[in-house]
Amino acid sequence: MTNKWWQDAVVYQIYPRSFLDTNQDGIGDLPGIISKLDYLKDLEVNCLWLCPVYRSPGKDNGYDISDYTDINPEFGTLSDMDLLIREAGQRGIKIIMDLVINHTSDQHPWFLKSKDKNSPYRDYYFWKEDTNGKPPNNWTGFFGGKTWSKDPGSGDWYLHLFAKEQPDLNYHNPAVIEEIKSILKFWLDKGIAGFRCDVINILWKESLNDGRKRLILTGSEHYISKQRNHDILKTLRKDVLDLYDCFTVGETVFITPEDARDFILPERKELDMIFSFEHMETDQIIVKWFKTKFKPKKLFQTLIKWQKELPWNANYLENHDQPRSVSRFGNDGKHREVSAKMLAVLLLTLRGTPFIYQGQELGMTGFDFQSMEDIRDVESINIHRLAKSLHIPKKIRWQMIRRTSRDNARTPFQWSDENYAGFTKETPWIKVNGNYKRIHAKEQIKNPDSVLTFYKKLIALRKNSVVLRKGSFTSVYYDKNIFVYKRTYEEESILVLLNFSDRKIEYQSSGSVLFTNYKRELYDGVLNPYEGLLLQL
Ligand code: TEU
Ligand code: CA
Repeated sequence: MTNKWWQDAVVYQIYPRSFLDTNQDGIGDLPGIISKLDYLKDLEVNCLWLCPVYRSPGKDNGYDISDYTDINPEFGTLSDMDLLIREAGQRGIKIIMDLVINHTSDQHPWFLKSKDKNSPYRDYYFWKEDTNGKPPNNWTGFFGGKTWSKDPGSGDWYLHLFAKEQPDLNYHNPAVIEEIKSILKFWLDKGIAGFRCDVINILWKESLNDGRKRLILTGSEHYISKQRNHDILKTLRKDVLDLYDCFTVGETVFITPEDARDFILPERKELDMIFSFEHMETDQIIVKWFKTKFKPKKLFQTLIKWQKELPWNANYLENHDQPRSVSRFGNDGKHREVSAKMLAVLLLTLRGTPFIYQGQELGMTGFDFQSMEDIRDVESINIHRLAKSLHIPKKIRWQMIRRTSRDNARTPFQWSDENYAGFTKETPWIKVNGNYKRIHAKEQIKNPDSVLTFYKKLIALRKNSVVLRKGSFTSVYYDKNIFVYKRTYEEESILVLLNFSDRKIEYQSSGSVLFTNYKRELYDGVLNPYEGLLLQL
């Protein structure tokens, strides 16, 4: 069975706000992405996922949309977007957009009109009249804290599972689904190749009753992965998506591999792939803010489970919401480069479509911020405020933010050792990481031993390897530091050996060296510190 184009693809996620600023307002923009298409072509990625660039007040950096069919002037114009799609297409690069349809901005005209209880837009959202001065239920939100806010004018409550500026859409109203279909068609007719679908498994709220008390997300049993959520996805697929050559990858929270099968098995005709979170929760206790020491074995066990349970899926180690992988799963000190390359071997040799997040190809690290003054992320600010209200000591609060804040992934892309890392000539919207003089694309492009050069070679290897693109996955061995698995297609097999430790480790195997992040000709039965080794069996 031949792979679909998005199964053979290597996808590159761009957070436009932090990619490249060309009009010197300190904010990345669409012309900045256009100017770097040759850099991306040279990396041999063939699909870009753009985080939201729609018109937005920017309370959640674009995940609060006030106009789905116009571009945020901070990023550019619709004609810039048309140019980007065209220029990327000429380089064989497709584009997928970020579809954020669980909620809109509170500045969206639909929401502004819905404040009038007689408006036809009233039931686009969840409005409740105030009866006793208390929120209509006990639900708690994704950014910590409450999920109901009052409209000052009417005193009525409205539901928002994220920030109060992100009111939830009401999918009990068929008019909402029709609006979403128009949005999909608008962008697909412009030539985009699909969507990354934001928190796509919480669209259907079964009821607004109180939820069972939980440490996080009280009330979530009423809206996670409901049957009617599947029905909505089937409708969007049948009525719109199936009419285009496109794919969807859904961000799905709190799901198991069994749940995932119900979203992405081809016969379900809902989504093509999903982003799961379980492997990103292997270094925490209960919630991501309570980090534990990273134990590679837990990561290996989770990856093996998901590789076995799903015939195909999206693979990622970083995105705009997650800390940088080299700081989290590798070693961003002495072994930064070699461990960043080892993580590239993991990402690009698992079965499934690999997603690389901007800067991951350079081995960019978590931020070096010193205080909350440097933080921009609404989630981090809300969580810090909540922690302070719970009298968690300042030092502990800052440690939580330092390790987990989404801003770790949102510092400006490090293009060069010039001022502001070549990202902008003016003060950037968020501080540049102080290590930009050491870690930047300009140096790595011409350095044959750089992380960037390693990514290029590995992506090229993957493109030319039917085993890596189509082969089966078999776990061979793992322990607290080593992970060994095999990819097989027909008669050919590749053994992948990963050492997640800073020590040499012995492991006997046959096979000739196909690829490694070390200079070696033969395999001598010893894995170097943070070695990622491919053996042709
Ligand atoms: O994130 C969904 C979400 O649940 C995040 O809060 C995520 O769980 C957490 O940050 C990861 O540890 C999506 C977008 O990716 C995020 O940027 C948005 O803020 C959020 O939805 C609301 O649209
Ligand atoms: Ca700009």
